[in-house]
Amino acid sequence: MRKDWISVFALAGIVSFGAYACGSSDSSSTAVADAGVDAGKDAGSTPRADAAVDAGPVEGSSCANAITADLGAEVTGTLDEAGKKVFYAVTVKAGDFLILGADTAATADTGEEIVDTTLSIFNANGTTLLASVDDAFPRVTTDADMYYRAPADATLCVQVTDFATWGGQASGVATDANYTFFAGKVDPAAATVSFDVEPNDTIAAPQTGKLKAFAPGPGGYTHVMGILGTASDVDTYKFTAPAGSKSISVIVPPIGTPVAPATASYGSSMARFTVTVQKLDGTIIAQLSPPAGNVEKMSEGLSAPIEAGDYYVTFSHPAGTTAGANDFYATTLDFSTTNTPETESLGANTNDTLASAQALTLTADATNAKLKDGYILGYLPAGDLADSFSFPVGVNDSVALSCGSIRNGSGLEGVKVELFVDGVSKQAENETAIADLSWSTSRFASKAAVGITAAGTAVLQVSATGRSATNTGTYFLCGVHVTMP
Ligand SMILES: [Ca+2]
Ligand SMILES: [Ca+2]
Ligand SMILES: [Ca+2]
Ligand SMILES: [Ca+2]
Repeated sequence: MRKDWISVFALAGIVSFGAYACGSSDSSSTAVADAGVDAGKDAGSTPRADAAVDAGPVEGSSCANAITADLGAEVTGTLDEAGKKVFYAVTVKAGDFLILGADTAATADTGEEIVDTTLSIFNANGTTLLASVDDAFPRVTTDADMYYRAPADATLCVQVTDFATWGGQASGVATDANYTFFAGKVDPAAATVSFDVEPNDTIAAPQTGKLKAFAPGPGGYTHVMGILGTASDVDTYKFTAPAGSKSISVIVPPIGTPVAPATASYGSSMARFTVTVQKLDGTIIAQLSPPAGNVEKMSEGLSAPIEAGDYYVTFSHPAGTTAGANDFYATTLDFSTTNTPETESLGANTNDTLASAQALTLTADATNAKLKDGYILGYLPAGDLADSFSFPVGVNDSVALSCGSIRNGSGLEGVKVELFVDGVSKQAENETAIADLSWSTSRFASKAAVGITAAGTAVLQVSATGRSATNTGTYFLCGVHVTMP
């Protein structure tokens, strides 16, 4: 719910094709084969042993007899037995930037009838786990998709299994247990990829990022990836906001969460990156860093309102961290739409009190007749005491909401969200750097939704106690969701 304003898209069309033949003289890790090569030509090019006459274990049942998967080729498989794991051998060169997937027929609307795949990358003999995911990031469906950068020439053993088995639980067999395994090298030349090319260390001399237009627009997106090769390396990409776009968003995946079973991590030696959005004059408009001492509770992404113009996005090591051996990053950035801005103009202070609250427009939800939604973009620059938004509520209504400011990269400090009904405070919460502020019936909620006991006028009020000295962003984003009985 927190990412109501972020568009989602598939990780498609960003890989190059071409396998490393055994014993081949192709030692170039940067050579990119013709992206037009049909992946299907590679699939099945290696004759498989006839299982019916092979007295040994089933091919793919362990790393020792893993199924060879050429880079760029799709291999179909099935998890047709409870607890089944299938292993693939993928040969890579040092520095290869990979995308791996275990894709199914799942869509956003399908459930347990289609197998929920996971991926785990091990060393060749399966003794060391290097990276693992259960879904893509952000999650689109139950399909597993991930990035990985190979630090050395190797044959990787990649395991595909279902979510329950991945988590050490008893599993069943899905009605549709089929999947397609895929491992390919990211193509730096792809229209959807902005790949780190040094030097790109300053706003004065940035790398120009590519943007693939959304259809329909406005806006566009790119998959950004690279490596912070030294402690001081920073990578700065320049983007011109596409016509009509009103926001910039940068996902922060769990690139370097400590690797462990049933834990999502791409296996980078950098736990997370710091991302900073600036104007040409160096003004920071948004910045997101891992919370001190709580890296794994970092927000899942930055989202900031923008105007037309150029923006410089810099990826860097978080302050105080040292360089690791394989500090790669991989993420998705987009320019898109955002919530409706408050009507209060800068310095006018027209919505600071409950009595002067701006009327919030609630719109019937497209899929739930009992649900009405309203979305807000507000600003709390110095001197703005609070922003207040009113809407009618009925008896037995339930008011859910989610707000993000600090967690979205804004420079506001001490952000407080409070809901009043007819002037009486019903619930309040301060946003922290380590948890999303979300009031709902979900088990992930920070507080429960507010039940309404009598019809009246509700007011959502947002305030802040301070502003960063370096990050000039003063924005916050909220979604309000009123469910009628
Ligand atoms: Ca770099
Ligand atoms: Ca750089
Ligand atoms: Ca305001
Ligand atoms: Ca105000």
